[in-house]
Amino acid sequence: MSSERRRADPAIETRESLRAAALRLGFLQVGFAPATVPPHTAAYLEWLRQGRQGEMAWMAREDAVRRRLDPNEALPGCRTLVIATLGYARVPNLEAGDESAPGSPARPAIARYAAGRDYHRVFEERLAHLDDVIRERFPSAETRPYVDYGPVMEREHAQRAGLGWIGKNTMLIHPALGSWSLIGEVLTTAEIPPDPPFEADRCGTCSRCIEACPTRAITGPRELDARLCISYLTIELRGPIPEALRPAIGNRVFGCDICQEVCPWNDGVPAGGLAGHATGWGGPVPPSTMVSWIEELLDLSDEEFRSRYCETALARPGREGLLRNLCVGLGNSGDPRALPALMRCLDEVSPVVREHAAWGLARLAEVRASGS
Ligand code: B12
Ligand code: SF4
Ligand code: SF4
Repeated sequence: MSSERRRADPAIETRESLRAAALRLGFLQVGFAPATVPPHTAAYLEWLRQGRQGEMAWMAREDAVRRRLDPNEALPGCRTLVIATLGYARVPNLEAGDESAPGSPARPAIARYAAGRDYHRVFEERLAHLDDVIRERFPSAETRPYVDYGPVMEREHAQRAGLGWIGKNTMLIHPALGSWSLIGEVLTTAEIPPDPPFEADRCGTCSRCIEACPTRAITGPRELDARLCISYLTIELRGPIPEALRPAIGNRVFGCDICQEVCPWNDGVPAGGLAGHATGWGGPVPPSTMVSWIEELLDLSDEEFRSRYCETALARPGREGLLRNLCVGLGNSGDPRALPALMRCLDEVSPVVREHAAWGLARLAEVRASGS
């Protein structure tokens, strides 16, 4: 079909005007995928069969799986997924000064996406506007916005909407924008012509992410065992972190970005995403050393923790989970200034925190003795 005829197609014109309006809402990318069952559902089922979701039991619930595999189960009559991405920034107070500089064992390494307000809230607000924009053009259509926790295989649909390929680290990657993006979507009964999928695999012979993963969680290209992933261990897992994995966590006390940091497709992508597209600031910024952060948390009640961190992604593991993670990080740091705080953790009510504090103290001594 010639480009003139494509431009004259009213359905395409509506789609392009919808995309332009959606981009004006501040999304980094917007694409359209068909609401058919995606081709890699077998990989997803196999992943669940192997128990790779660990304690994320909600992923394996029969109704959740059904809705996840087929968008028509999530929204009856669904025809289109409007997929949108947002870029995100770095954690600013953790970039400056000696001990807070990246690489310092005293610094808590926090996943970049967790900076500022919880991205779910940012997405929910913007997706509500996107929802309005869709219903203005398709008044009789039904719509359902989701982000992250919804029953949608977001990366797979994003690839089908042309927004990038799935890298060997399992991330959605765009050749110009890299992988520092988050995905949200509106499911709709409106019939909108889909974008062409992003067919190319730009990973080629590279395998940097697989080699760099400290816990060997990427078991093969596009295969990730969540039970080994630091992101799961520090954010999703409740209870104790398996002891054998604790040394490899280093100072990563909330999430992990290593398999993205080493990816050549993220080289040269501006630190704060693209200007004007970062999810923005507004939430509290955690203290810039692990010692000051754990001391802050020890002085907060659960109630005070919730009111300080409730607007941020850092609230997810709760005060107990963050204390647990910081005990691991401080043990791995070998920093003797961690001693008083780790000793205080031995008096915490939570047995998980107490056990991790004892491990942290033993690890601290071990790291200092080995000089590593
Ligand atoms: C559970 C989950 C996790 C788990 C498991 C991660 C995993 N890789 O499976 C844990 C807690 C470990 C995790 C970690 C992280 N997560 Co997470 N996570 C999710 C969640 C809720 C479900 C993912 C899922 O279903 N996993 C099961 C596997 C089997 O499915 P999948 O990853 O979608 O993989 C599919 C494709 O790879 C495809 N596929 C397989 N082979 C092939 C081959 C080809 C050629 C193609 C095209 C496709 C394809 O089929 C698979 C099955 O459908 C999604 C949100 C959502 N609703 O989808 C966010 C999501 C994937 N996470 C996200 C992020 C940001 C992260 C972290 C970076 C956070 C951090 N900094 O700590 C890390 C990254 C770790 C990593 N390398 O994946 C983003 C990813 C954005 C992006 N640009 O890709 C998402 C989309 C959330 C969001 N709304 O933005 N996460
Ligand atoms: S997020 Fe970290 S632990 Fe998880 S797969 Fe990537 S490098 Fe490995
Ligand atoms: S590091 Fe290499 S193999 Fe891994 S996702 Fe990036 S390009 Fe692909």
